[in-house]
Amino acid sequence: MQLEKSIIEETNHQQQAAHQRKFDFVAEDINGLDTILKKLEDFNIAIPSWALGTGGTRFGRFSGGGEPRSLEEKIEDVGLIHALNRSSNSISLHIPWDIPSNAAAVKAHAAQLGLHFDAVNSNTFQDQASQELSYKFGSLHHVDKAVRKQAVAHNIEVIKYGVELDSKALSVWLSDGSNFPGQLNMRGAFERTLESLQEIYEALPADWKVWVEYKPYEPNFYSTTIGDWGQSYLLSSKLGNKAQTLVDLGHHLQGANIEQIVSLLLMEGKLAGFHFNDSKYGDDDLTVGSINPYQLFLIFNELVEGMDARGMNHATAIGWMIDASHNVKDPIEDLIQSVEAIKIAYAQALLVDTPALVQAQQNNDVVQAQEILQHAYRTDVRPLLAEARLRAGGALDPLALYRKQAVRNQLIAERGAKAVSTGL
Ligand code: PSV
Ligand code: MN
Ligand code: MN
Repeated sequence: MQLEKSIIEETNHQQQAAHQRKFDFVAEDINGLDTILKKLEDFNIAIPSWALGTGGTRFGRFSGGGEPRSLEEKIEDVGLIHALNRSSNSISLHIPWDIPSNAAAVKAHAAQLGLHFDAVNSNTFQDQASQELSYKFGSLHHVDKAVRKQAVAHNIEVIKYGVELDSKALSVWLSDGSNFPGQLNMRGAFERTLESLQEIYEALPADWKVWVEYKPYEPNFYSTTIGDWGQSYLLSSKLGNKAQTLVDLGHHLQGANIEQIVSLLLMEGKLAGFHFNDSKYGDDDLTVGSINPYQLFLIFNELVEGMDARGMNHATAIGWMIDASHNVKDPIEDLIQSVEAIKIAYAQALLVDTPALVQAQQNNDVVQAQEILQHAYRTDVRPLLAEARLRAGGALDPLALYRKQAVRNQLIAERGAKAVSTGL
């Protein structure tokens, strides 16, 4: 299904007066308002194809119904989100959960909804029925050269799919690791991973990047071969300019200062981009901003400051993507909330009075520095986001409109109450 533009316009019209009141109130105190609104309009966050269905946990999965049954329907769902928020103009595919067998048709379908393809993701953390050798003991780090070869070949195949779709990056997350001390020679595992990644790197087209994701544990619970940003950075440095480190917010041990990691990776030109989500305990994959929105703001504060210092285009210089899972929410509603949370943090970071902060830091005025950050963080920027959406042709209140139109019920009617999406 698609949402008629006239429905969005009509609803916006009904909400216009209330919006204007809230917008005028906040806009009055903002310097460079139009520049900020333009930046918000330009800022898009990619939607992962695997987040359009119910994720569940290893204890169970409770589908809400109407999930996309094919790649075409996944693209349709992202099209719906983008029509509502005008901020989700790309989709990231995970191979082989998604197989774009007719790339030209898939691309045309996406383009018709204003979408393109973000990074393509390889999958060597599961065994597929068609596959000869098992990844039970790892893939790119495996002790058996034949398994490594199979995993390298899969990654090269994923690049080929991506080329056909005009993607520009391969995203690699490995579950490779060990469950018990003694199981693995860690240096050997790292060296074999590097060697395998070098073979994949060689297959990258000139204008492509490989994004190396890290994660401390799960499914391996003693060591993970690319377990933290240092290990990923080491690999991406050894690989070369086309390799960078991908930061998934859920892939840190509790208390990690993610904003500091981000700031330094950016400084070194090694920040590939993000998998946004939120967490309380581990890789919880919860709605962005649902647990720790202040951390998200602090990350964006480092990003905006660091990107401006290096003259980078906020919208396009790195990869912006969500990586989430939904146990109890409608996936589309969750994704709308996540995009909103990311843009709120971005807008707040744009409001930081940078010259005043530099001055406070120079004077070691700790109180003033905190005041400056928290003044921006405590500003209600939601009317700015709504205004940017309005200007871009989206809905003033995407979630409310999604509910008012009973989109999920329409999807259930179309696809069935038991329709289940592919993914984890
Ligand atoms: C692993 O936890 C991860 O964050 C990687 O990005 C995977 O590709 C994704 O989740 C799969 O669900
Ligand atoms: Mn991830
Ligand atoms: Mn994860």
